[in-house]
Amino acid sequence: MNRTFSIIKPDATKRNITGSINQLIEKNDLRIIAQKRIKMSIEQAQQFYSVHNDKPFFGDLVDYMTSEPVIVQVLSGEDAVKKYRKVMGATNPDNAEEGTIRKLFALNIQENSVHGSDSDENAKSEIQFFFNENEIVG
Ligand code: IDP
Ligand code: MG
Repeated sequence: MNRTFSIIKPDATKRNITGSINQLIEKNDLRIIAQKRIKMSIEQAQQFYSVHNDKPFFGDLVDYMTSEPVIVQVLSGEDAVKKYRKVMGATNPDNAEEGTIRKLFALNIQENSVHGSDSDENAKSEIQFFFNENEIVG
């Protein structure tokens, strides 16, 4: 068992579909072992997405991520990072496989409903960015 970090993004909290997304997560044998609803600050969003700070979409991404509440989550499961990336689907919903969260729910390449870590190392640091270990109950 290992962990990954997930965010249910503003487009999804705004449309009140967090339960539908959690249902897909759980159906795919990932366990939600920590979860909280927060409003990200601009500073948090800039730091969280700092790897993209040279991209043309960075400013829009920060505005979007701070526009509405988000749900930050820790997921646990076998091969959790890889599994959740598969359950999420491709960044651009036009390219996402049938049945994935992004194919089912994403509005466009930016408002794509969920974030998931892309490596075990990033999962660890992203979890630490939002959670204390005593908030995670596996
Ligand atoms: P990922 O979320 O699938 O890992 P990344 O390339 O890490 O995708 O991009 C982070 C987030 O930035 C995406 O989920 C999406 O919200 C936004 N994003 C990525 N590429 C674009 C783009 O070309 N235009 C607008 N927003 C983008
Ligand atoms: Mg990414």
